Amino acid sequence: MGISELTDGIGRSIEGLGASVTEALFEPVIRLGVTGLSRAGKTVFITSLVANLLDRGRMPALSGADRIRAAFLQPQPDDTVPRFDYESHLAALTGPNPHWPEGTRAVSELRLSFRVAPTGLLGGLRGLRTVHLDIVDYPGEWLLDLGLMERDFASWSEGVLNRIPARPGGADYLGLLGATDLNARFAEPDAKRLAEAFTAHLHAARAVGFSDCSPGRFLLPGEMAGSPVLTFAPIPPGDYPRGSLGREMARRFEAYKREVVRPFFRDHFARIDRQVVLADVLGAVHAGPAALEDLRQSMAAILQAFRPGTGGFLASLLGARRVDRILFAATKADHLHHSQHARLSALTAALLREAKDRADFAGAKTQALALAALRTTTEELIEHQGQSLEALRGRLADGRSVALYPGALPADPAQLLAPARGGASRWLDADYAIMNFAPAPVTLRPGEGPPHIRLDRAADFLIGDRL
Ligand SMILES: Nc1nc2c(ncn2[C@@H]2O[C@H](COP(=O)(O)OP(=O)(O)O)[C@@H](O)[C@H]2O)c(=O)[nH]1
Ligand SMILES: [Mg+2]
Repeated sequence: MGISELTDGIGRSIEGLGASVTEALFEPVIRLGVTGLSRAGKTVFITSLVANLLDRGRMPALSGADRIRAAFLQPQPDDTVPRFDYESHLAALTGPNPHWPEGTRAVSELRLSFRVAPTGLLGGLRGLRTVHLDIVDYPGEWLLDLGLMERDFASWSEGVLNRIPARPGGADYLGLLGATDLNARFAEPDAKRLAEAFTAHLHAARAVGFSDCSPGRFLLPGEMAGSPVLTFAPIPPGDYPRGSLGREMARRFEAYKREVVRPFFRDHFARIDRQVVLADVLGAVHAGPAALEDLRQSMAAILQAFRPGTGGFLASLLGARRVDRILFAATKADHLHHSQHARLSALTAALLREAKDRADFAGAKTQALALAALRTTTEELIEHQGQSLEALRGRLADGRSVALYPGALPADPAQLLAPARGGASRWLDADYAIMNFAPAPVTLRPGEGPPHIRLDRAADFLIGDRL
């Protein structure tokens, strides 16, 4: 009996023990978290990553890709988490009449499994290993709720009520609040009216670029839309009688922390090994200094979750467990000529510098890069007033093909970050253009995934060492 038959026999006899046992014994699992604010590009990133891991012809920079003998999708291990709808998203991006997929609004998951040839001298004797990659897609907005865990209802309410008068929809909410008797006996329609006005304010504030718009589920309720844990709102501090509207608001705030925030961190966040945080940095630059500064602040808030310190709620949940690699990726780099990509990476790194310097994420390895999960453009030179400009050509949603010169990012990121932080209302000597290109029609050759920019580098940083 040869050694490979022997190991085969062992493998078979173990199968009867059930997946969880074999897995724990032999099959390493990498849990990759993918997050970022809404529209950062999570869905497109995961779809293209999976397609390019299944067919690795465009993944030269992924070390270990040559050892992958097979890659396949499998049922995910968590029965209660929605599956990431890979097939529909891929069909949207690469089918006839390609278009962007619908945004997802909740957590979802997908398991991709690899059969990998071993390395090293004894490699030939050991047969193939199985490595599972569990990809977990969740809204960055939910990470912002971490800040609620350390607060009680009165202090949260106070903070919110102080800042909303200056924000869109704030006055409407305050008006309604003033007209509501919080001491009155609790009735659901009153709570609902307040929660709806408060949620409308959060959406309006978000739309003009404010980032500290928690509770996160009010913006992205997922399957909890309309439930009592999402039907509360901030009110002035006071000693409200039992059974009153005011008292019930406080109770629901605590329920939100207990039933929504805590389970998310416990069941999803705490189990992540590797994390990619996506950000639409170019979109923010295009929208102007206030949007870039807001992105900086919200990224800093999101990243709090990755340096939990020694005390507090998250530290106690995580124990010794930590995310050991974090990739910050500026998405949609196909909006820039490749000669500008290094500058976009530098800007992304600078944007995250402050958050990173403070604790360096408890020893996690970090990297910043610019990528496009799905490349929608080709590069070309256009002549403009005797100059030749490095432009991009792409397809608009109506099928028209257009060339665009996006503008040049400065070599020194401070030229953008400093005015943004200083409250400038517009960029002084530059204009940045962006266009909503549609995915380009592609004919995928056998063995190749969709076209991308540096997705292979991202994958290499995130999982290359584990293959
Ligand atoms: N040009 C380009 N646009 C992208 C890319 N990824 C995402 N987008 C754009 O960003 C939008 C939001 O992406 P999506 O993945 O749905 O974001 P999510 O909300 O984070 O899941 C898409 O509809 C596209 O318009 C990319 O690689 N290239
Ligand atoms: Mg999505």
